Amino acid sequence: MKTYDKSRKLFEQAKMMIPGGVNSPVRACRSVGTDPVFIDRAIGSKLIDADGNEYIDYVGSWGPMILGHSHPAVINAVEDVLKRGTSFGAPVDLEVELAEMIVKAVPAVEMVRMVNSGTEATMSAIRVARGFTGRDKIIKFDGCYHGHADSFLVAAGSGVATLDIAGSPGVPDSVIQHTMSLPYNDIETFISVMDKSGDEIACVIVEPVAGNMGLVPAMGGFLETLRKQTQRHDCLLIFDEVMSGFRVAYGGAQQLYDISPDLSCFGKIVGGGLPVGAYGGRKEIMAQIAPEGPVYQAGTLSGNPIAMAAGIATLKEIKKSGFYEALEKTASRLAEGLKQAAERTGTKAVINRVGSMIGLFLTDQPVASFDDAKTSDLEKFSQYYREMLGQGIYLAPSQFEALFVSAAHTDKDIDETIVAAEAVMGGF
Ligand code: HOZ
Repeated sequence: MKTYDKSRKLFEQAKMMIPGGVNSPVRACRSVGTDPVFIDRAIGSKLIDADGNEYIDYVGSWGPMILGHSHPAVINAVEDVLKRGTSFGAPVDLEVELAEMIVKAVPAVEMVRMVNSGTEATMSAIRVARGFTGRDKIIKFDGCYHGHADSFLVAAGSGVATLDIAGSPGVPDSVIQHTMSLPYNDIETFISVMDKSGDEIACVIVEPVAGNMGLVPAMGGFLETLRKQTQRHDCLLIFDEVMSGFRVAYGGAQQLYDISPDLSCFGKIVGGGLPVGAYGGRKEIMAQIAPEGPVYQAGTLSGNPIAMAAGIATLKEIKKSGFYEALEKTASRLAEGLKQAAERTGTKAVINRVGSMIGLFLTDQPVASFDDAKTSDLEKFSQYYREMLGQGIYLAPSQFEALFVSAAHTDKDIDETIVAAEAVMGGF
């Protein structure tokens, strides 16, 4: 029987000083009716909490830890670079090396600018799109989450969906009047909106693999339609690959689906677990950014050597031959096992998967949109979350987040997870 005394005490202390006791809302575990565990350390596929409880981790710091935790190559790279200092606020060789790796990995990215988070990357990308096109309006899709910049907090996924926040106070109407949110995977609606307003749109931004409403793959020509229509109306297509970049393939979802966006946003894996974001695209567009052009964007810690070193070390590891094939095998084993566990226990569940990103929805209908995801039984998910945690399986505490498999997950981890899931589902 696990005890959580130290985590409880830390959470009580945290709540007195930090809003909700957490520095990012979903972590508070409110939608799953429990308190968070505080993590003490992590190695490989495992997390160890403040009370010494061990978990098989499928959050992976919400995506970055594709190699698993404390990977020696990343730890060594960070230790080495620390000897040089922590931040210079000046150019450093490592940012050139990482930029080169990104440009080589993603052909649509001819130039790239490093920032400090995915939010910064997407926020900056739409600014560039607006500057480049001279238009204000943007299109996003329901259930996609592009960080917490004002323009994106319309029908957003992730924590906004988890906490069921319709729109955030503090976001001026004058900002979101320029944002249109349309149903994901709904080609007809998109075309009719573009027919009417396409020439006023600066950009269409999309998660090509939606990972913030659970996991919802783009389907049947949806991304191709976005590409065609944006070209027809001279507006930019932005792929938010903060989650899918270097995750579903080394070249991201754009490699997997063979579609070239005008701008791409990255984060998570490119920082190897340190705070990083990046946005890039065609030279003529990126040349709009200061000091090359007039669109302003800056950052004291942007390109800092520690994050660059962790990112470089991670990319070198995942580029090795056979890496994605092995990851695919582990992830498909897990997805198949969860599907069978649901079938054996008569549980209504839908498992979506793209590479090592998985979504388990407690519903009986296919999930291709935010509305579909919302048909899930949230009460049951909350029970599932708590009981899986009790069995030592650490999942994202929300139906509207994805599950990430890492290269450190072993067959034993996967087997234990399936056994735990079957036991929990059997009790529904
Ligand atoms: N909202 C992010 C995941 N989709 C990050 C959540 C967190 O770090 O707590």
